[in-house]
Parts: sequence; C-alpha cells; structure tokens
Amino acid sequence: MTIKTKVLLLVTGLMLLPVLSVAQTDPFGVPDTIYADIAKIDDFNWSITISCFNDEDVIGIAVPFKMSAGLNKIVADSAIYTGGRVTQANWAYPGFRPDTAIQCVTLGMIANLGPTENKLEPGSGRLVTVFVSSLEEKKIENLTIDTTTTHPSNYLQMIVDRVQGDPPDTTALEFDERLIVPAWVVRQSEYMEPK
Ligand SMILES: [Ca+2]
Repeated sequence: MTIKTKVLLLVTGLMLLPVLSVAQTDPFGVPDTIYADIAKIDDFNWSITISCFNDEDVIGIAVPFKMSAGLNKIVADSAIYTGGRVTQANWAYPGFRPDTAIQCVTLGMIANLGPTENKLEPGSGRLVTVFVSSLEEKKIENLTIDTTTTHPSNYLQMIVDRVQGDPPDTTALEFDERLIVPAWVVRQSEYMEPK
C-alpha cells in the first residue's frame, strides 16, 4: 500500500466517522442510508431534501430531525412528497409533523394502513422535500440539522417488509426483526426543485 493510498484511506475513514458513530443496524444486505441534502433557495427560504438508499423491501420510514439556524427562529412550512419514491410507490401515509416550538420535524411514512401491499422496492432517490423559512423574517445564514427522537418515540428507523428474498428463497420475519436503523448522512447541496 502506497503512502498516498494510506492517507486517502485515513481521510476517507475520518469523513465517515460521524456517520459510523450513529449505531446503525441492518442485517439485510448492505446498510441502508438516509440522506438529508440542505440547500439555500434564497435569503429567507431553504430546503431539506430527504432521500434514501435501500436494498430490501421497505414498508415504513421515520425521519425525525432537529433544525438549527443559530439564533434565527425557523419553521418547516411544508413537505412535498409529489414526484418522490413514496408517492410513486403509492404509500398510504406520507406524514409531515412540524413542531415549531422545538424546531423539530417528524417525517413518518407508512406504506399500508389497510389491506394494501405497497412497499418501497430496492433503489435510491428522493422521498420528500421539506421547506424551511424564518419565523422572524430574518435572513437564514446557515441551516444545520441532526437526527433526534420526537414524541412518543420516533427515532430514525426503517421497517422492512415481512417477507424478504425472491421466491422460492423467501423468509418471513417476526416484527422485531424488521426494524433497521439506517445510516444518516447530512450534506450541504445546491437547491433542486422537486419534480
Ligand atoms: Ca440493507
């Protein structure tokens, strides 16, 4: 191994540290990942685009996060699921619950509330875009977010489908085997209009 390769590996390793420090559990294939892309639209409006990578069928996703813009009080005004993977897969409940007092947002996505069999098949891409503005009409200089736990006990998680694998090699899972904690990656990005 050359010095250059060693340095590259070290730097790559350090960049991954914040991600790996989150206790992720995913017994199915490679770790699934939730990405949060933060982007400035203009001085007063920012967006947070939530995407995910999954390599097994998923039927539930919870993404609770806390936002911070220094002393500027901000609010999540709306969430656009249209055009994203959750809408395309016809999920029953694309949830959006902002809690302005504590600057938190809970995105709870549920595939089925009745006798449907919706799921998110393996893939990657946008789930939802959240729009954020200043409560005090002050310019938002910087926006950061992190995962949190919101009431009653929503933490970053995904629920996989009960049956995994391709026929005839399928496995039926107990409910407590179906919860995975994905990796969490926050990135500063360029704004792209959801479509
Ligand atoms: Ca996986």
